Amino acid sequence: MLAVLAALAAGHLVAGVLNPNASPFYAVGNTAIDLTPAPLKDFAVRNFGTNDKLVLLGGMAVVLVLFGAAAGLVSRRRPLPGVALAAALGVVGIVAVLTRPDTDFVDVLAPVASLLVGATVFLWLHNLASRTTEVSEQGMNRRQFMYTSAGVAVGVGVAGVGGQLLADNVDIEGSRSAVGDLVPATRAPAIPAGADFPQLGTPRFITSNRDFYRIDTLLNVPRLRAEDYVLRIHGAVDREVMLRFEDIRRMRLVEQTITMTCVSNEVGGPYVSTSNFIGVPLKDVLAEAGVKPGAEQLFSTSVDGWTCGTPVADVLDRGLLAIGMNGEPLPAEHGFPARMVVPGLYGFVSATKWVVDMEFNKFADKQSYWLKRNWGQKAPIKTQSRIDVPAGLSTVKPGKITVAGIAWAQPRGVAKVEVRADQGEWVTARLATEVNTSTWRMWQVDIELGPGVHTVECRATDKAGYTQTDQRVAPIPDGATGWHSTTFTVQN
Ligand SMILES: Nc1nc2c(c(=O)[nH]1)N[C@H]1C(S)=C(S)[C@@H](COP(=O)(O)O)O[C@H]1N2
Ligand SMILES: [Mo]
Repeated sequence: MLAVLAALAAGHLVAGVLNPNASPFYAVGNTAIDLTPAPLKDFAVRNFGTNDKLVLLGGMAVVLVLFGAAAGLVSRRRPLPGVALAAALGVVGIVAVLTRPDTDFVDVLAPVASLLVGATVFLWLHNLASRTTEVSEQGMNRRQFMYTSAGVAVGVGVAGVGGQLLADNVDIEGSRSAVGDLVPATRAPAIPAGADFPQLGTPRFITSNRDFYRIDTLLNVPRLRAEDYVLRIHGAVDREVMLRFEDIRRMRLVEQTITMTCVSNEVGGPYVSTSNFIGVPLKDVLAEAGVKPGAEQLFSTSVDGWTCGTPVADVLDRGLLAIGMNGEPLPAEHGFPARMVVPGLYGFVSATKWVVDMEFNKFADKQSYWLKRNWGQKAPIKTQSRIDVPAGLSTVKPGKITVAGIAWAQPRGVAKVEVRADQGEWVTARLATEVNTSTWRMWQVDIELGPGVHTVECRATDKAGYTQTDQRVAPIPDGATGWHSTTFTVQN
């Protein structure tokens, strides 16, 4: 077990120096994520939500340690099984690192270090351990074995933490601060006081960068520095264009308040957040390239090889190449140095983070990451609403009860929200001040309810006149529908 941990730590340390993405643990984990069959992926997303990564990493650690223990037990006499396991795991790491899109050939040194350290530490400890079974000097040898093992354990900790510190230092934060303040030519209008009422327990209108929901297929954040960044635009365009970060930054920057939503959000779920995005309208970015009339899809690729297909009409109408969020350069986990944002489309068909390649083609030409896994090709955001207070299963004081929440229907806008208690009459909620039609809208309503258990439901109507259906459908393939409901108790 110690040899397995030593192997992982050694690989993590070498990767910290070379390229954090080459850490065998991450490379194997990220490969496993990409190879996971769609049904298992759906299961993980449904049951673990954004904790699915923690579950995967923890599961991998447990499996590796169990492998190590098993190999150790069958290596009692001869070290061969243990060495074979170290070699086999090493080879898995090497293959994973070599096949990741964000690693170079030299990065293979990280899993090679894992292999060598794993095999060496195992042979070393095995040697010491087998000597403890000789009758003479048993006490001394046992002690030596224990001390060496403890030393290895400490070394594992130091190497693992050291590797992580080095990785964190691949100056993403340095690169972010070097970008400095982003000053848009046009600022988003200030959020009016009446746009939110967080004192009731609903979200603040602008989500802080820290609280903004995060969805991607990666265990570790890609460490792409602004100074190394190049965006290639090609395919059905008049001329191929390469843009560096500075080129983008020098274009006319705009700031827009946009609510993003994830397609995997269940009715009532948390994957919806709002930010002041700073960036360049994609139509300006693409003007130099000149998108050919026949192009249907903007097929974008991130530095980690994730892909996304966005209808060209939406891209040119309101797409943004974002480089900032709430006044700062994009946080690393939200796509630094640059990402796409297209209001009104779920993130998986529009919001490529760490975007480095934009190819224009037809939908039939190339299939994106989630399309290959049975999610939809086109996925406009569905009109939705959510009750935030009273909290589910809470107990509230009798009398007038305030029911409040949020609704969204980007880019159409929310026209009305209604609430009903215990399947009674619908009552219309008071809508908070609208910021723009591509953002969420808070709402609240006071209702009278007697003591006991009650269930309230909500439904929104958008400005195109569509009222949310009560038909519950699952998020896959193109977004959940149905009314959110909350059950709570009113005190006597
Ligand atoms: N490179 C990359 N970009 C990505 C994804 C991803 O897995 N990889 N996930 C998408 C999905 S499904 C969503 S909902 C949004 C989420 O963006 P956020 O994490 O900044 O909230 O990013 C999109 N962009
Ligand atoms: Mo998503």
